Amino acid sequence: MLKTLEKVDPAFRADVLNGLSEPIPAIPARWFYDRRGSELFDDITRLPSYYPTRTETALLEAKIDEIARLLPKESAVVEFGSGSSTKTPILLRAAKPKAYVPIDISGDYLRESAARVDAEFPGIPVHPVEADFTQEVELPVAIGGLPRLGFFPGSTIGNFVPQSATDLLRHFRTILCTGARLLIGMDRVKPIDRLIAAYDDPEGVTAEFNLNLLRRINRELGADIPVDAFRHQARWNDMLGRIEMHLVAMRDVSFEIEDRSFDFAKGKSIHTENSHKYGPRGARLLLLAGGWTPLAEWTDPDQDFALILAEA
Ligand code: AVI
Repeated sequence: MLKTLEKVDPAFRADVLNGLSEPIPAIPARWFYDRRGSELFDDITRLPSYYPTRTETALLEAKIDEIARLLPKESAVVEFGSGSSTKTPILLRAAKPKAYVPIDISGDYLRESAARVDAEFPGIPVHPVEADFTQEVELPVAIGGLPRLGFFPGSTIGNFVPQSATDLLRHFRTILCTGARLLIGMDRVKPIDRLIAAYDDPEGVTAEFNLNLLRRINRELGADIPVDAFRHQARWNDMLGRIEMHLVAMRDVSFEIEDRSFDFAKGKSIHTENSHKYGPRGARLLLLAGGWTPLAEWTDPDQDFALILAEA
């Protein structure tokens, strides 16, 4: 059963068909975020074992006055992947920018978060941009020559392998221009049991988030993957300094996507996400490789998470 063609995203189709045909099957993590996936991710951010969101928010709240002293005055704040961020108001209250530009690929989320900011900060013009920030983005002409402050919280940079993370940081530099500043959140390396618990919660929300990708493939590409034959797994890859999420076949399974057949022997997995964790030096080196000079860094008392301010 094939879904009506106009509703199939060709990039999703290509990533799934090509990714599942690789010797080590993998699908890019960006496809997690359909409506249900975005809701599940919001649920993840509130889980007791998922420390990054609450740690970063508390850190931002605790250090915001210090951070604000180092931010450009009368700037335009450009947020990459605004989602349903609760961190934005903390920054806007302190930075008092002349404009706020949230960039997000999901139009629904973008409109909701832009409306919330608009209501809470009537003095700050909001210029939402619906775009994939990894691709070419044109900033609104309305922000003109205002100094720019990029905001990239959430440790989303960790979802890119170092080479792509470097490219992305260079891309941000091009979008924001020389002299801009970037406030970025990065998750720190920590004991493995805490990392695994954050990505394999006892409530099963992350498992559902991961398995939702298979449900999305079935729904959008008319596939017949037996979702209950796969199990969520979070692994720490020590050599590469990252948590990996996989969907492991619990028995031999075969399924079809369009006219292609796929066979998964018991134990074979689909690699669905990387979440890189950085030590202080690794984080600074990544920024430098991406064309940003670190200026200051803040961490929580347990050093679980870092916010870094850098200059282009
Ligand atoms: C969006 N990103 C920073 C999350 C992370 O921690 O890597 C995505 C996530 N995956 C599982 N839990 C959260």
